[in-house]
Amino acid sequence: MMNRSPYFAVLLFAAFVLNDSKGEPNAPGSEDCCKPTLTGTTPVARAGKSPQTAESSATKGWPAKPWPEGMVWIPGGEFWMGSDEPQFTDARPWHRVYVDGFWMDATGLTNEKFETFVRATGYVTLAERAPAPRQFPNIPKIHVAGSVVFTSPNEPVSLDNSSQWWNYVPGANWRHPSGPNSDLKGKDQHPVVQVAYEDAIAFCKWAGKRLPSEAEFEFAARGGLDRKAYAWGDDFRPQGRFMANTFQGHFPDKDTAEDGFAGTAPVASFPPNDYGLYDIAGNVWEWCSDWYRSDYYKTLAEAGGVARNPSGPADSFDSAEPETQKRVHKGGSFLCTDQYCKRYMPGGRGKGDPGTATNHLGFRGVMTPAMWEARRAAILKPSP
Ligand SMILES: [Ca+2]
Repeated sequence: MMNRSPYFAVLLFAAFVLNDSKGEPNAPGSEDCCKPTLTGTTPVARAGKSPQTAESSATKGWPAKPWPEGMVWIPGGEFWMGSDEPQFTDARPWHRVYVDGFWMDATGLTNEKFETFVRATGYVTLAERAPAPRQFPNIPKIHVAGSVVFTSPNEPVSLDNSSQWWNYVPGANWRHPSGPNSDLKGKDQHPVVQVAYEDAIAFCKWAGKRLPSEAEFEFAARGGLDRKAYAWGDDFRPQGRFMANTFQGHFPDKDTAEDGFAGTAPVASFPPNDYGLYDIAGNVWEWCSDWYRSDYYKTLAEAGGVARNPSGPADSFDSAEPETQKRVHKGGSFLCTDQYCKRYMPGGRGKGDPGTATNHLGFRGVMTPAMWEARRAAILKPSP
């Protein structure tokens, strides 16, 4: 079982610090809700029609249905991965990557589905467990269970110190995302947050899924578009329409919620990308399986050719915080703004201590055809 590192206790905010100059806020159960079924349906599209609801020549060669419920097929292929955004020093250079086809959850995992998992298994998330005192002998308040919460300052603040808006809050966890006085009332369909890496892994194992690699996530997020700035194209607001839940106003003290949401939005509140993925940009950051290295893209590019199904470096190194092992986050969140962080762009990279959960970080699962076949075999296996 993973423990929260001393780093987590000393500077929980560092998961949001950029390695460049500008900075970024930065056991199967019995229920069937979250397990794949043989119905092959996709989520109801509140914000628009999924392109995968219609048969077309573009779907030729795709796996035969039934498909795992709530997932869309990402056809795989070769693409340019990375970014030339000046702010994204760790996402350069562009390099060629190939990924096999896979299914991906059409939306981020919701509170409702995570609760089904917890009820079925009795799972207790990392943020709900009190750290052992010996882990953090000099920091009394870390002796109680809690997690990291964004709190708007009352007035404008300089953007060089994220501890002005990130705090460790005792009692904060997935059921109480902003602290003990918050709850999930009316938020069944919001993405689950306050989940550490091991929590996401635990859910995925139960559901017969796994986390996406960073390459899979970015391939999926681009939706078949080539090197576009956003998951939907090059225009942030086509015809004036917000396409993702991000931050408007003045960061971090005033979120004017012009896009309709301050904080998380129910999943699928914005249009899907061309692969039928909702909230693949904005709303909440999502865990990927890769270790984070700030020099990983450079290493792949220097190797030349096409990186096939890259699964990340063997270890983690963040030049900004070399003492901390981090996993990759992708997608950006409701806190991302061009005033500070615009990593809702598909080439943007995030990173964080695997033991650090926050109220703007969730996940979604993926499944390969082999995993699906294994799942179907298990579902169809006759009872003894
Ligand atoms: Ca918003």
